[in-house]
Amino acid sequence: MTADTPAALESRIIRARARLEGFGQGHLLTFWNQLSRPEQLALLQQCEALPLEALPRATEVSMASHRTSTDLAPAEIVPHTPLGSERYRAHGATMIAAGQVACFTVAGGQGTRLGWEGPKGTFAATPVTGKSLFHLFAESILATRRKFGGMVRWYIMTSPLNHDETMRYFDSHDWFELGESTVRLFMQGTLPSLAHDGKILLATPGSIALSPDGHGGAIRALAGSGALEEMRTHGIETLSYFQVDNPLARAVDPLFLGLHAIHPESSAEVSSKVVPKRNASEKVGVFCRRGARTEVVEYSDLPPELAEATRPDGGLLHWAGSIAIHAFSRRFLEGLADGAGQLPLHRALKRVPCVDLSTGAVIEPATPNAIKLEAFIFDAVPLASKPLVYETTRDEEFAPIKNADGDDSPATSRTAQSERGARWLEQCGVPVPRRARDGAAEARIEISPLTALCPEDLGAPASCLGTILPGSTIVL
Ligand code: UD2
Repeated sequence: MTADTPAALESRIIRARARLEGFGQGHLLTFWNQLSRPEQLALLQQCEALPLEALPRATEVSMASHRTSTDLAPAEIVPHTPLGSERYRAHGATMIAAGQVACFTVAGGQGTRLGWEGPKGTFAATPVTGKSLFHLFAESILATRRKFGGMVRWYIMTSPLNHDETMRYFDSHDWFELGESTVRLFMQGTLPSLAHDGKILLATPGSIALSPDGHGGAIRALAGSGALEEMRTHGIETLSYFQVDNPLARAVDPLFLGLHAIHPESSAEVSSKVVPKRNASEKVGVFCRRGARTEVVEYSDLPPELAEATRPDGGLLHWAGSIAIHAFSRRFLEGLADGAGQLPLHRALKRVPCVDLSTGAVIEPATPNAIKLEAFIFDAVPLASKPLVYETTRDEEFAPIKNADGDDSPATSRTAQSERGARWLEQCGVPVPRRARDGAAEARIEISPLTALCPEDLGAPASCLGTILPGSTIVL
């Protein structure tokens, strides 16, 4: 990029100042005269890139969610093992073999709750060999290519906080044999943090307090990075979407893809998997109906009286917990990127270090002082004409790694992965020793996706196993 002439630069500054002032954000240039020229240029660029039109105006900034409402009914769900599943599975297999399916993983989050410094995808997740989440999904994609015969590309969304490190990780692992040209990493955008009066915060006198714009930023990032365009060139029609934090997620599930594509209740735009919530307070969004529309209400937006409401049989009324696995049609995402649907911005109260405008000093707040804004990808669900919601089983598909300890921790996830391996072996006729007390498997079992993507793939390797003794470790 060529440098601006002094006159051109001056007019950029005047335009930026006028725009900021028009939106009540002129304070961002408070320290302009104290900045070096490079610092001024960096701040100018940040200011120009701010999506001021999309931000809540000062008067609208409040923590009350516009979505909170009691006007919700349970969503319609396609039950597990729907009639004709073989036909759907076969159709999904055809889509994969034809190279029409790509994986899409969102991995831009910070992993704060887990306390892991690096990108979450680099976290050692598997129960015996400690493979990372990225390694595990790479094996799953490689195995899918081999089994179904089609190219399955992998798109991974990172954020400015972890992009370079994620890139280095894949590079240093030789792209896990997938081929570098078939894996594309692209960065999501950022949004500024706001004070309660709607003013954008400065992180330093010369920079704005920015944070990743949520996984809903994927739509802009997929379009802006050229990934959607690339998908079209490669004939990719459907994206298999999953979060980086769930090692039980099937990177590509032929049955789900088939349901998405040809089920009579699906417009083949967005489909989603749900499991029954563990309890009313589990931190997963729920699929609900609002009028004629199906939508996901995030756990933080669901009023407690609705989260706890029960049916006559005692089960939760809003039981359909989102496990953040979706199928998206590329065309549908292209339509959203072209402006057919703006995703709303959700607000979260956070502690954000920021500059005191009267002194220029950076304050480290002791309590939450700022509103962070994020878009959620599942807000695309109500924009589809007939979104399909499919119930699956938690034991087979959902054991996320969120917290350092307790529920949804590395320990609970490793146990769930090992238990799934034990069940698959038993389905192939291999007895697994189990504790009388609670039925837990007494062996640690890890099955690589390269060995089996489902129990049916396991026949031959399982038949070579001798007797599994209590306390043993099996890696297949
Ligand atoms: C998410 C869902 C929740 C439920 C649950 C299942 C949201 C807001 N909520 O809860 O309803 O489905 O997962 O496990 O998603 N990420 C980005 N960029 C960002 C923020 C997040 O890529 O700016 C990724 C992140 O790397 C992770 C995923 O999105 O893979 C989920 O993010 P989270 O941990 O903030 O969401 P969580 O667990 O509260």
